[in-house]
Amino acid sequence: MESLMTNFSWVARMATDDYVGFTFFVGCMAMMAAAAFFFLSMNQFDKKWRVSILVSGLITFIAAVHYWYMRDYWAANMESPTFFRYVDWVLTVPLMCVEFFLILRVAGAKKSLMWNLILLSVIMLVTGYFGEAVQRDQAWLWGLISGLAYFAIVYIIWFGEAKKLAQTAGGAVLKAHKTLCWFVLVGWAIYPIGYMAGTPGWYEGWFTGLNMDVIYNIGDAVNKIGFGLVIYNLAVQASND
Ligand SMILES: *C/C=C(C)/C=C/C=C(C)/C=C/C1=C(C)CCCC1(C)C
Repeated sequence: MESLMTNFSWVARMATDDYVGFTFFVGCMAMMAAAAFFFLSMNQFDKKWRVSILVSGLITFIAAVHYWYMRDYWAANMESPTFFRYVDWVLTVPLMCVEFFLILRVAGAKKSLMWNLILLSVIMLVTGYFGEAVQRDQAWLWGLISGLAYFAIVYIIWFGEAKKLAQTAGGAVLKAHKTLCWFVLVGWAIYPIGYMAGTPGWYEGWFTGLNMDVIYNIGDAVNKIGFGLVIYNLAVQASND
């Protein structure tokens, strides 16, 4: 009985060289800590900014829950938790679009801007899921469609309606908007690299040695926590004005 108890472990063993498992673990903890930080700091701000901080908390909290499952899934199966990954993204990326809308509301942003960004982000993610999980032999085509939706988002925030609103708002909002634009252009560009590293296609060999899940996990930590901190910083700046 005793040997049975000691040999039966509820926590999967983690190999010392399981760097994928390691990034799932660290990602999970980082998301939890970030969520706690945003939720607990929320009430120190002006009402106007509280919803933005709340959304930052929700983004990292939703990610923490998914990382909890993905960490487990990886430990048990040693394969990519593609389904959980995309469920997480399809909830959190639209919330990041909501953040753009929330900070630009001071300049009169319309709901239509928010819905356009959300729609594009959902197209980007659903087509990505198809290429990664459903039609892997056509991954390049689905990735291309996904990439077009991604560029449309980049265009709207860098040069389109969102940019004009940010200029109207000026000051701390304009600065925060610019930083978020860089996150989308550079931070989000991490994901297609992961995709190409993890799917078959003519680009095979470009990113050999890179692991898709490690790349996605780094991208998530940078983007979700980074985005939230930009919003947090904006709330601090704007409250001091
Ligand atoms: C918190 C999660 C975030 C910010 C996820 C962002 C995901 C992307 C920007 C994914 C983009 C993709 C492409 C542009 C082409 C290939 C397929 C995707 C879905 C990996």
